[in-house]
Amino acid sequence: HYLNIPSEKATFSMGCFWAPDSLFGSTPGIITTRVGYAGGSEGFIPTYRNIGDYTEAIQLQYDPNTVTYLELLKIFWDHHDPTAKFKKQYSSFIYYHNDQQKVEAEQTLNEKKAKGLDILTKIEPAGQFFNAEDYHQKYRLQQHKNLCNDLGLKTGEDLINSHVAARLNGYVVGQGGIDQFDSEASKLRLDEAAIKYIRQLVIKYEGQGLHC
Ligand code: MHO
Repeated sequence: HYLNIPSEKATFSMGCFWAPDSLFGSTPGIITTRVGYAGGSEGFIPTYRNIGDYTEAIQLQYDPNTVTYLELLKIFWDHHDPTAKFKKQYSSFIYYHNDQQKVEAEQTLNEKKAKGLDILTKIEPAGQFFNAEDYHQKYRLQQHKNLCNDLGLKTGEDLINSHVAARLNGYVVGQGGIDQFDSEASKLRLDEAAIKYIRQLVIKYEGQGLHC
């Protein structure tokens, strides 16, 4: 049912990609997520063990009528430290997909700098995005093997393309919270057993934040 609603892409790097996969996965308006490698040299094929000059990145498909790019940027800035110096793999990047994204990204970056913050975030055009290995896709959800099997999420492609997988990858670590989960569970067409299982996880981890 989500296939015929409008969708736009957004790509961010903000440290280890498992965390933003869960953070954005349960954000209203997010349709699907994928983790991968972005921003490196052309002609090089990055992998987790041989990442070269690529960054760990999250790529989102979102419904711009439900969540705006500016709202996604706010989540981006609020959930990592853009002043901290890391190796390239974990560095802060906004990879824009069109001129409007570029303008809005620069605007928010300039607002941060105007506050005197030494922001290291770089803004670059989105180039080729290489999917990360299957075991990195919806990493938190994949720790619940029986749930994935019950939902028919077997391959990396299943995990990348499934809206339900994106949502649950957030909920299983408490992202989104119990009220939002309860209001959304029926739309996700989960059966009673799955709802019960996920509910106890949301309640357990809500408010605990994300870690890698
Ligand atoms: N410290 C984490 C980082 C994973 S991440 C996808 C680990 O290696 O387990 O970079």
